[in-house]
Amino acid sequence: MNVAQKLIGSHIVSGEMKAGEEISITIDQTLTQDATGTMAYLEFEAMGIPKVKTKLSVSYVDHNTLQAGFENADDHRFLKSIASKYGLYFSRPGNGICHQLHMERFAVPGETLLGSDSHTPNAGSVGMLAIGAGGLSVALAMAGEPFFLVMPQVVRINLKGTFGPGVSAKDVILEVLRRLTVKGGVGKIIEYGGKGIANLTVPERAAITNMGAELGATTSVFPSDEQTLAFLKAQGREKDWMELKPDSEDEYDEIIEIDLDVLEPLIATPSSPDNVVKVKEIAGEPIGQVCIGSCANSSYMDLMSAANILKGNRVHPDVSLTISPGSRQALQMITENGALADIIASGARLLECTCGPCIGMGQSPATDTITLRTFTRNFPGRSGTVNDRSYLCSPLTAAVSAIIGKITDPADILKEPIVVKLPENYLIDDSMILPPSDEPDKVEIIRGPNIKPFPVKGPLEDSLKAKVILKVGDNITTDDIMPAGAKILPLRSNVPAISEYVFSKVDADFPARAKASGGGIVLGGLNYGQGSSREHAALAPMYLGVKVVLAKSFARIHKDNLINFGILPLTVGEDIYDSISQDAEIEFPNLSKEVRELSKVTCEVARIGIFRVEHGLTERQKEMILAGGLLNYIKEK
Ligand code: MIC
Ligand code: SF4
Repeated sequence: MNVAQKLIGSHIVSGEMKAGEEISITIDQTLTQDATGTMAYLEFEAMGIPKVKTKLSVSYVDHNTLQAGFENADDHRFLKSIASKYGLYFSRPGNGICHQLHMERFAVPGETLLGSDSHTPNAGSVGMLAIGAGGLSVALAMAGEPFFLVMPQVVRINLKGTFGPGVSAKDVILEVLRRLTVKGGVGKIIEYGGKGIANLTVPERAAITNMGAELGATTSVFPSDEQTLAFLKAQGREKDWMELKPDSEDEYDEIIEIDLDVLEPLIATPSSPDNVVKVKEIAGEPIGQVCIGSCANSSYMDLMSAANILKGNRVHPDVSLTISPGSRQALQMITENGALADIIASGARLLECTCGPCIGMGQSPATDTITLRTFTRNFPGRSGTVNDRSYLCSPLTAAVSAIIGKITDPADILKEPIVVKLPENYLIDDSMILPPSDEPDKVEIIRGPNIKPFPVKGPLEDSLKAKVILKVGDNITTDDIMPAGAKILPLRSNVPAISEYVFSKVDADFPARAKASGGGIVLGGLNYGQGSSREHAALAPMYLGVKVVLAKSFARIHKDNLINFGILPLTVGEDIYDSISQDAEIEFPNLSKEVRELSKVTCEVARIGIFRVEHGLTERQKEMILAGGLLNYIKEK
């Protein structure tokens, strides 16, 4: 078996390990972050379970840390009290980004992790099966229920050779994105192997598995080997190590080769992580901002690489350089070894150990300015600036360019590779991770006025007549459906308020139109709902009355979220997509009966014709849709 099959095989509860079949697996660990966590814990509370049933569950605060009003601070207090009462560890704001912290302190080879954040596969760096999901799915896992997924194909990426000067792990994942695109990983696990992985440390591996999310992959994983042992040992967690390697090198659905010897520095141009070109092709473009950080590139080693380049140099006068360390551990270590002094002396601006600008929480770039980011996503407007020009690159490209003031190929500047050794001992201080209370009965849950109960839908209608209230193209992201940023993120625990922003960047009238027409249908293209795990991209449309989403294809997590909240996802072919225009009236005359009894649903499109659309739901998903969502389904059971 390969590593992915071993991980699934040791956790499988139901189904067969055949690609395309529905399976379920036990979940050992869960993680949440604050922006998805408040809703996930409200959902968990509704299940009436006194204590989480996982081996370990951690609640992180890293997204909503700008406190420009009471909302975020209230959420933090709520999350702290919930964690204490229900048996979770709570990572305080300022301690770091959930994925970086989880890799450092908790990820265990051979175990499973479900996280309410799409970049949870970061922990695949240590040979863990780490999957991103909606908050409700994570709440269910905390309640001890298995997680359902479609058994993915397993793709092996064989790495060979070593990095040349200016090339680093970020360029590997950018190369994979260039080849496979943002849809290329759907229904797949990406497993890395080959001689080239021997020199890759765990934090470098994490930069790669983390951004497997951008491929739409179910997850990405590395074997657990000597590098994994060295990392866990340096984190004082040697006892967590186990070896996990594939039995053979060719038991995969597909094998892709990447030669690190010839890999060049790469960059994703606006506004998609797969618009990848060689840095040298666009070198010379003037830039206004450089941001180093995010769960992809904020480890101690990333910060040290940037510091090595910045040392003795000055940030270009036209550039604002920000650094957001991924964890307090990394920040403390660069403080103690003097690298932070080099960073500050260069003129860089030090931000908190949080997601920060990656999710538009501050540092929106100036109009018409190129911003170079070591982040994960450059979807349109995600930085908070309309028509932004956001590029994704490695810390090496970012640091070199920040000094020169132009997009610069680091291979032209760095004559030798920058070698940052894995520390023998990381600085360990878990004092900002609070353990759960010994007296949970005495813990009071504190809810601020922004924390509203989550809405619930009724059962699926017997028949439905509704208008297509929005038609959109391919690769619509959850940032398009439910934008984030400093203004909207604080409303994550208040669905009525946040629903006013659904599709606000695509079509500002959408919420009003949805309410006026008593809900409706959204028509999407390929890979609808790519990107984040935010269930608000389903929950808020559901609150506005959206009943059905027709799309050419769906991203995995978003499709699950739609079903979790009782919105029917229907996959339509090119011809049906083309023939239906915005405002078309569609009738589903036998909706609930057909979902219950047949594999196809009848759609009568006024003045166009009658179509029979395959719903593709499993028995379990059918019951969820019929009940009006996962919570109703659980109650019925
Ligand atoms: C993201 O990178 O888009 C986020 C913000 O981390 C999301 C989660 C969220 O929307 O809260 C993700 O990746 O799932
Ligand atoms: Fe945070 Fe950005 Fe990572 Fe999402 S991608 S978890 S916003 S750092």
